[in-house]
Amino acid sequence: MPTTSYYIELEERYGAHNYHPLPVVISKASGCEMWDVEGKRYYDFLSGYSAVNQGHCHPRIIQALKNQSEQLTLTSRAFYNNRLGEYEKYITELFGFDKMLPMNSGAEAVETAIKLSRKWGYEVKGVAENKARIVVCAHNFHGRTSSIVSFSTDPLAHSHYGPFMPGFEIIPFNDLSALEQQCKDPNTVAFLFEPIQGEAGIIVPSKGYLTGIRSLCDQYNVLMIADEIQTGLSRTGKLLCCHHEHVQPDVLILGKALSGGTFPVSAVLANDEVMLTIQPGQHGSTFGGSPLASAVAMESLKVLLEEKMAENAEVMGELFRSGLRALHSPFIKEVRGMGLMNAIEVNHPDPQAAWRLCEAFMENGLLAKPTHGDKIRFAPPLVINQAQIEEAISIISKCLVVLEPQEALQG
Ligand code: IF1
Repeated sequence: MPTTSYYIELEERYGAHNYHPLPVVISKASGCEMWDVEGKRYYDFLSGYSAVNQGHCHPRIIQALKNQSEQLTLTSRAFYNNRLGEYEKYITELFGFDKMLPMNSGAEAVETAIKLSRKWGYEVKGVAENKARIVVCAHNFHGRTSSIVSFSTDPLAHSHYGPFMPGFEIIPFNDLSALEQQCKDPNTVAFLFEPIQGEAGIIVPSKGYLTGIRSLCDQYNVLMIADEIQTGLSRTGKLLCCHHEHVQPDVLILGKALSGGTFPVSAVLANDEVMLTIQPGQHGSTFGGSPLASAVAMESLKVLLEEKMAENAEVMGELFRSGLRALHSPFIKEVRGMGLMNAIEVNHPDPQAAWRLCEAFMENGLLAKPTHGDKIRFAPPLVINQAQIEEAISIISKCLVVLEPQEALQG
């Protein structure tokens, strides 16, 4: 049986080096658990970056995938199919919008939202051609396309990828007065934001921030575009993160867990005033809205609701954060998050401390990964139970010892 190093060496030799994975080779997963090629079991505390909210290989989602894949996988949008319309009806009624535009990756859905808001700006708000401005936040993450990295503030994400797409203004996250300043410009068509900044290290805004965005966008006729690709679909303890403040954005972007982690399915939802600015031939994609994607997405949404995963995320997340805080570890500067979208900020002089901690987690059967150096994101599938949370906390507690000064360990 090939070993871990065999698979790692294959990727080293034949694969692009655009990631630096932990040295573990996963071959099987179910629920919150993954197994490597040596048969070792791990708790998954990354969930495919929140694409596996429903748990790995959820039986109902896999069954929907199997059934549809034996019937019809793709017609292209040149023809109708018997799955897309029912899916569009289901998802628009679930989230309260007139229409949905189906795409594939999250970045494609973000690009779609950018195009929609510009078109709406020119054809409805009356902004002069090519003058549309979209406001975004510092430390944002909305994907990896050339346009999207044009407004990234992370040099790792944008350096040497110029020339950049113009028309974006960057303001601090969680700053309503900065947003108001931008909204006063009549050329501002939209504010694109993450309700909680994921990649930046699970940055939770002040209470009332979402409500404040909603009222400023109403006041200045600016589209509120919520990128809920990571925060959505029950991850933060509500079906949408915007629901914590009972706020309805003008444009909602979904992805990741929309397919339960099977393959890329994303969606943009909006009302007719925005959505119908795109007419036939003005946007599309080969696989967007395929019968396969429609069948899998509908089942993925139903599983979230029928298995009450948001409610579980709320309760298990609270248990997880309070359990970590109760460790009173000098190496944990802060524990933060909502629902099962959490992170710790590591308190240690060694810049490699978070990585070393994640290696120790891996040795002890828990997989998590640092983000931006000193933060570790903890995002298990939303099916996790109390016993598994408690075991994870004891693993984390046990591993913190690797951050003790070396002499203390020898002493
Ligand atoms: C990578 C981050 C997480 C996203 C939000 C759009 C997208 C993402 C809020 C684009 C994707 C993924 C991409 C993946 C790592 C992961 C990630 F670290 F990059 F930022 F989760 F935090 N909006 N996030 O989080 O969706 O096109 O990937 O389907 O690129 O390394 P995508």
